[in-house]
Amino acid sequence: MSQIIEVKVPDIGDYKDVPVIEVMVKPGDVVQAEDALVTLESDKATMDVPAPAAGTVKELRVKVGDKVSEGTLVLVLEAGTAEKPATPASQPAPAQTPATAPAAATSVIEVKVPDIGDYKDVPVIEVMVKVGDAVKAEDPLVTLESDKATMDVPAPAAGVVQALRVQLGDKVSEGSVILTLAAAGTAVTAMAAAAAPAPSQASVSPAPAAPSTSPAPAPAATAPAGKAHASPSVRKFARELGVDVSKVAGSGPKGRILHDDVQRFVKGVMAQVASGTAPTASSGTSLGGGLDLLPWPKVDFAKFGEIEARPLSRIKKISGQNLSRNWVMIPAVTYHEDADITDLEAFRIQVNKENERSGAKLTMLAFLIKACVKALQKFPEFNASIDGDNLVYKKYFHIAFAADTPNGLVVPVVKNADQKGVFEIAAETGELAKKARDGKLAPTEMQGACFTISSLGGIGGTYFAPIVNAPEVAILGVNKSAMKPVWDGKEFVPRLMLPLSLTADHRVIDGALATRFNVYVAQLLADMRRMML
Ligand code: CAO
Repeated sequence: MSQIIEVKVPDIGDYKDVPVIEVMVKPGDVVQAEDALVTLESDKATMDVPAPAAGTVKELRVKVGDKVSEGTLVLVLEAGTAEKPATPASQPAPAQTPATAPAAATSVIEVKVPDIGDYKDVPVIEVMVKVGDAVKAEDPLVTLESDKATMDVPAPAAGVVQALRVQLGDKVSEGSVILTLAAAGTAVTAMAAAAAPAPSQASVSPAPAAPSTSPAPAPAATAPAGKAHASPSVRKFARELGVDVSKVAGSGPKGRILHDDVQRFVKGVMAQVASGTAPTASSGTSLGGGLDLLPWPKVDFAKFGEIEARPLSRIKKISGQNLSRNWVMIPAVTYHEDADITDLEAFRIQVNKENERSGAKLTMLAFLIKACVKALQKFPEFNASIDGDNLVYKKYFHIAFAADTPNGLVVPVVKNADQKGVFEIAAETGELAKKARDGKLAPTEMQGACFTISSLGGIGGTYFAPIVNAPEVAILGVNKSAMKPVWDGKEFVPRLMLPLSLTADHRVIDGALATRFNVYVAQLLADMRRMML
């Protein structure tokens, strides 16, 4: 027995001419009672118009952007034609499971921790499923947290969790069995085809070798497609957080999105942002660091003149994500100082002349590295990293330096710079910079830095604001030295001045400390005898 129902906008208080911001159904869709049909948004609230009964949508009478008031006809519903999904109540059907999914042969899969780089004994910090849960391909099963990144192990296929083999706090490595999954053969194919890329095994997609400090594997993204069923309050919550609710996996009945699902989604995005491996914005930018909150402006540039599109290099894509994360997440301030390097440069030139035959050459960068090590020893907060509620002080002194290469910026690291002399450091930075330009740096040569120097001195510039390379807390930018008139108390004298730009994470380093550090580095460069004090 079917009955035609005209679904109208119910009593929505004093609101009139409220815009329709989302239409969740189309003619032919089968809906259950209380399913959200359209969403309206006033200046004060977001509200769903729910289905008054189960049935099939016959005609839509509104579209996105239409303005409606109480009594406006939203759609025509043929009630009584909807069939209850044949899923037991204890196992809600995943949102993407087609009602007509053919009965499938099942196979049991042991889901194991995939290749997670060099990490071993990584703790399980979250278990998102329990025995009996139905999962879709790519659904996160457990979350692992190394000292560098948080990563999800996703379901390799759609299926039902049969047995859990790990619990919170367990330490796992590549190959550890996480759970067994009864995968539905036919459904696997259908689901895997819908997910891109479809993994054949459980996989934490490893991030390509990062140029700076993010060698961590990429966490799996949780971004299912399909209709989003969520209550107005959940939609409002998602909207307040800037989350596109259609990207959130619903864990409620019939795949309904719950408050917790939105929270889990945000957590996932934050983890991706923190590890620098967030997916690129759907709207086309890969420099957005995965902060997919605002759509990237989409412009048809060809309309305005001739263009040529070239793919971003791998290095640019990865460093772009790291830079975006660091720019957004670190409350950083840049402090400037001039160092009088007149005597140091004269000394450098003289020593280089003396060593012309041997070919050993001192660079300004080598002196800068030595001066920074000394300053890090004097101000240990600069040699620290934030780790949750702790500040981790490092007792070693590994200094990174930005190297410009044809493919983009890479950041090799001089390890134990406190134990090396300036000749050794100059030779090592030369070798590392060459390797960087040739694309031959090993990942280990870009890891473990405590502090970074970005020297543009060979190019020019006066001052700039470098971006802190997380999890470091400060970076020193250097530009080209220039002769400047300096007042010595009696007269102006020409001095070679080196512009320093120190950016520091204000959560760890306040302005007074940053300025003391800068002044100290400048004093060391002005008179290297101070290095011995
Ligand atoms: N002031 C004046 N001259 C300087 C100088 C300074 N601060 N720093 C270097 N120079 C001079 C050098 O003395 C050298 O001249 P000589 O050959 O006569 O001695 C010349 O400039 C070239 O130096 P260089 O930059 O090639 O070598 P370096 O050891 O100083 O630096 C490296 C090496 C790898 C840091 C550099 O090549 C590089 O890639 N710099 C770019 C870093 C960068 O892109 N930073 C921005 C990151 S944020 O986007």
